[in-house]
Amino acid sequence: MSKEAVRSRFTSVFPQLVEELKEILVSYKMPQEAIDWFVKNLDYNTPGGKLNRGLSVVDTYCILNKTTPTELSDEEYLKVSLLGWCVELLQAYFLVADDMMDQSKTRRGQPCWYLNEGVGNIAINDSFMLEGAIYILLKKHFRADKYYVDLLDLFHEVTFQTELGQLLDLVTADEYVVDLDKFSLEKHSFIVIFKTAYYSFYLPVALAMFMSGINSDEDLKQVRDVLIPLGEYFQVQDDFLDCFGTPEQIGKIGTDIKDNKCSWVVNQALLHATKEQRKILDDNYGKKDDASEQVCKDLFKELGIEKIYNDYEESVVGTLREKIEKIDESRGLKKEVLTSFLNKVYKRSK
Ligand code: GPP
Ligand code: MG
Ligand code: MG
Ligand code: MG
Repeated sequence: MSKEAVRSRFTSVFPQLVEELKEILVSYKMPQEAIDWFVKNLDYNTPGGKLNRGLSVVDTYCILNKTTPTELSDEEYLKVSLLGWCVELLQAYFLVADDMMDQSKTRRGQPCWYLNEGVGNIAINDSFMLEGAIYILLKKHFRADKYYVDLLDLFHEVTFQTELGQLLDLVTADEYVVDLDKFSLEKHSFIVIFKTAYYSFYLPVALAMFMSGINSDEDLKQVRDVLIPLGEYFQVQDDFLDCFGTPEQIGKIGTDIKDNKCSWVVNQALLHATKEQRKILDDNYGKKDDASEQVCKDLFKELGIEKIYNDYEESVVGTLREKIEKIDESRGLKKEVLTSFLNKVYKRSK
């Protein structure tokens, strides 16, 4: 079973979801122009990424049920992939809004949605509609299942956690007043766990567990204890790539330095900078021009942030492997769920 086959079975479900969502608008007798707009919103913002989060719902479900994505019956595959697509819709909702808040220019190798001709602030409503689509699909396909309420609770809880992380991310990054004393690695850790780790790592696995009937608090805690630090590491990579990756590689132009973000990179720089280097950072970080951004990037290179990053990566991955070794599999949970995640994230470059 090739990676392409797994991916293509997953992507083949998406048009059906779009059709089902469209039907709702048709049933409300929505004028055609609005239906077309909604479909374009869905198509532009949902399927274009790596699809890691969505695919991992399917992967996790298969590991827990000792099967493969190609072996599942059409009926079972539709349900599990639908949960995967709901995670991708949640991600689409966050990214459309995040790009406006971060004033980003590109995403997944194309202009951010709000920058498209005629879109602008309508993108705010479009992001809400991407979120709304999740609950329409869940209701349609899971209403009769006994774990329906667990799915709803989980989506709501994780969404709120992500919004809390986004809040701290934003209030720590004042647009005009740069005060690097406001940053710390503790604050960074809180921001990234909340804005990224819950929805990107815990959510896909917990969904697959609920659908597999594994729902004890002990098992949910076991996976959370590994997936939250793993998600933290993933966002450290995102911060690192924002500064050190190329737009071709990551599909987006980094904005963290100009946006005055409390990123892992600047926090490491603050820990290692001399008084003189600190002054350079105070004068250039969070400034909206390319020259100041370049001064910061050069300083990060001089401080050896790349080496610090590689060392961090090895150490965190070692700790996570040890944690996974200690997992109790007696209630049906599998270590492989977590190692497969770790292997996908380790040393990623996009
Ligand atoms: C990633 O931060 C975090 C999110 C996409 C969550 C957004 C949450 C909302 C409630 C809107 P980021 O800004 O570093 O991501 P990227 O680098 O991809 O822009
Ligand atoms: Mg962003
Ligand atoms: Mg952001
Ligand atoms: Mg980022």
